[in-house]
Amino acid sequence: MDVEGLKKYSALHPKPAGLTLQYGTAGFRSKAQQLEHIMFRMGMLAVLRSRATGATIGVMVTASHNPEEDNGVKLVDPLGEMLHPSWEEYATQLANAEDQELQKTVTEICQKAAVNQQKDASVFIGRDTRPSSKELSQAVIDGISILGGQYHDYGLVTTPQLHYMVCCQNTQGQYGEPTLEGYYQKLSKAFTELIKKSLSSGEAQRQLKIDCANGIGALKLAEMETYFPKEVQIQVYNDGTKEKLNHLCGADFVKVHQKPPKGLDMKPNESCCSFDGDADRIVYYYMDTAGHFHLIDGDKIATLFSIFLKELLAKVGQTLKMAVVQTAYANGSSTRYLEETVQVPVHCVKTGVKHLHHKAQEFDVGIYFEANGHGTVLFSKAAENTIRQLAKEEKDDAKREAAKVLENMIDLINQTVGDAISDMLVIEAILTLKGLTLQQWDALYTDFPSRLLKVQVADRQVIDTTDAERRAVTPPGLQEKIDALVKKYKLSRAFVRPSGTEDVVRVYAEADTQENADALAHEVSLAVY
Ligand code: NG1
Ligand code: ZN
Repeated sequence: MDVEGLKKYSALHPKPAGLTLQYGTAGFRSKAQQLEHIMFRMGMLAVLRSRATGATIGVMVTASHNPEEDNGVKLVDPLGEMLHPSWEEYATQLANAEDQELQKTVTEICQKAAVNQQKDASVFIGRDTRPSSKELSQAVIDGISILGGQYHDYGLVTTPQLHYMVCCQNTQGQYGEPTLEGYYQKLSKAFTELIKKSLSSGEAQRQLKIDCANGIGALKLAEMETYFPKEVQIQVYNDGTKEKLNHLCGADFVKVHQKPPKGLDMKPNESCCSFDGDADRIVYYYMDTAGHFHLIDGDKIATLFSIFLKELLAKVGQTLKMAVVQTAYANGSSTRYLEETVQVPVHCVKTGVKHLHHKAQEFDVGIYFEANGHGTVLFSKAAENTIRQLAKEEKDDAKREAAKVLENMIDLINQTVGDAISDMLVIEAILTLKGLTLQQWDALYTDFPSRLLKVQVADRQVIDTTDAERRAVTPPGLQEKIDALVKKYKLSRAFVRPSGTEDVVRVYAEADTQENADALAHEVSLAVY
């Protein structure tokens, strides 16, 4: 290790004394001014992780749906997954070491994680459109360089694009080409193949209005223009040329406020969707003729995917195990519909993509979505091989055709992480193939009335939970209070948990009417103080 160089560079990216941050649900997030040292150190950590795994590691500079003034960083593991939990601890340790302890901390991590400092290291970097992102990604580069790592800076990319690049690189091109062109070509080819048949039968062109949250999604859709399937005509709104990132728009805003974003003029029954700031989430919506807003969230996207994939799997006649993974925030009506009507097993895990992804890997076809619109589908290697083989060799026409559709779905879906552009194309393909309107999709089931609240408390960590965060084990007595409140309302449930991305406690409630869901959430939030 170049000790003198390390001293010099860490002085350029000094840690504010006493500041401690934690690698949380979505990596580090904070006000951008507080993150210089974090970026430098995460560049260093990516080098160590690369040496430990012998693979390329990703570093993405983004704070997703958070305000423009914030920023954040997360590491991407070899197959495009989130950083392994055992390394989150090292990330936190390195981030919080005082400047003079930096070298010692690196050595300690290398010992604990058996990192051979002599090995080559390779890191891919990406960033979102925040004004602070360029400079912060420069700090990441400094961190990589000081430990002797190689890097490739992709510059402005969506979070899922960076995940895709890392996966392509580490699978020697099996997953695709690690270039933006490779990504656009892969998606547009799979989409066109999928809907070819419907089009020849005279299907009209699809129209879609997209709110890009004034973020990276708009840039990437523009870049994709020449590859973008002609069958879907898109109109981009909130492209970042006029307004601030995520301000009164984007998937998170639309989901939380249950209303249309600013800057998108919506006519009755027009199909609309919103990406979030780094384009890894998507929600759909429309306005009915009476002017009522209808949100189609991640739960309904998971439902659409499940219906479609289940039908195809039945057609190919293979006993492939399919399941849906949700979190406690999934609307109870979606869980019931999936279990009782679609008849697919549903599993509930802790909040955070890494937990959903991990659980989904247990199945041949694992569909996961957070209610907020982050999700994807994972196909096991065995399932993928079976499907590709059937698509090529199966004699029975109907079976072979179904296998071909599945094969194109595999190629259209970004299996590394939720991806707004890919999910949007999957949704448009399914709606086209099934001849469904947004209204018909929305009508599959009706959400139970619900309310999500934030509560500010002195120390949110006093709340500890179990049962996929649906029950509080500490502080003593809190769960009993919640149980008593829930009993007062019909068809109700409620839970509380500390947020992993904000200094708040989240309260969620469902009940038979909106008034009751609101009242229950309010009463539970009082019990949290
Ligand atoms: P926290 O702040 O831990 O609730 C939020 C979202 C998660 C996930 C992460 C990462 C809700 C209720 N929580 O986590 O689903 O998306 O941010 O962005 O939406
Ligand atoms: Zn995001």
